[in-house]
Amino acid sequence: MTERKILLTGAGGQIGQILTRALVDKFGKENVIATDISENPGFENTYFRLDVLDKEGMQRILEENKITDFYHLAAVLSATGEKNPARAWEVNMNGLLNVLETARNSKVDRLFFPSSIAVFGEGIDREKAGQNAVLIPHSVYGISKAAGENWCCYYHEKYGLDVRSLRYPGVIGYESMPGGGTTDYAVDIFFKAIEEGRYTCFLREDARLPMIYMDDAIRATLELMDAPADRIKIRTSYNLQGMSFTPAELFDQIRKLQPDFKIEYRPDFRQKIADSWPRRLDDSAAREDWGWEQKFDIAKLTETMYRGIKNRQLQKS
Ligand code: AKB
Repeated sequence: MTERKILLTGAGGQIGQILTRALVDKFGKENVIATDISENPGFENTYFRLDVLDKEGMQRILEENKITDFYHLAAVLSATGEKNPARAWEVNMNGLLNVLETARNSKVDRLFFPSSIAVFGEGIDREKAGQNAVLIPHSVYGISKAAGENWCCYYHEKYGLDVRSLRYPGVIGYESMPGGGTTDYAVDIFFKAIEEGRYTCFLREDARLPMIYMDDAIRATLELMDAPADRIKIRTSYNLQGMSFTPAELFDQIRKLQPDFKIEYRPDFRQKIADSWPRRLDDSAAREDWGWEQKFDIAKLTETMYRGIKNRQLQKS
C-alpha cells in the first residue's frame, strides 16, 4: 500500500475531532492534516485554517501535501440550516463542489462525503427507510445532502473519482460536542442529567430516530474507506443504522443510573424536522457490500456516555 496522506475539512466538528484522532492513530500524526474554519482547537498534527469556499486555498493544501485520502466533513447541520437556508446551501453545496473539483484535479485516491438521514422525507417507509427510497427532504440540510450524494455519484461515473459516503444517523459521543443538529438532544441530555439533574427536551417524548454511538460511526467510516473499491457498489451513499430510540426510552435508560433524573418535553421547530425523518434505516446493503455491523445498543451507549462524562468530570476536579 502506498503511503497515505490524509486531509480533513471540518476537523473541529463533533465527528471531525474524533475522526482526526483515529486517523492520527492509524496513519501517524505526520500524515494527517486537519482543517477547519476556526482557529486550531488543539490538534497536535498539522492544522490549517480553511474555509471550504476557498477553492484555491484547498487546492494548494492538497497539492503541497500530496494528499491521497480526503475526508470532507464541513457542513451546516439541520437546525442551524433552517435559520439561514441560503448560507447552509452555499457552504454545503459550493463547499462540496470545491472538494470534488480539487480532489479530481489533484487525483486523490479516495474521498469521503458524509450524508445523513436528513436526505429522507416524503414518501418513504418511515419504519425502515430503504437504501433506494425516494429522496424528498424537508430541510435545506437534507436537500443539500441529497444533491451532494448525486454529485458524488456523478464524479465517480464521469471522472472515476473514488468517492465513498455514509448516511449517518444522529451521532452520539461525549468527547466532542455536536452543534446545530436535530439529534443533538441525545448528547445534551447526558450532560444536563449529570450537571443539573434535569433536562428540557426540544423533541417530543415519542420522537423515534436512528442514532449511532461515536465509536461505531468512526469504525464504519474507516471500514468503508478501507474496503476494496470493487466492494463499493453504491456511489451515492450507504444507509447506516446503529440503533433507534425515543427521548422517553433514553430517559428511562439514564434513570437506571440516576433514579432522581427529571425530564420535561417542550418540542420546538426541530420536532418538525424530526417528523420528516425515518425512525429506522435498512442498512443491509452496507452489511452485504463491505461487512458493516454495529456494536453499540441503547444500553451500552447509555452506560458508556454516563460513565465517560462522570470520569472526565472527576479528572477535572
Ligand atoms: C442533524 O441532526 O442535523 C445531524 C444529522 C442527523 O445529520 N446530526
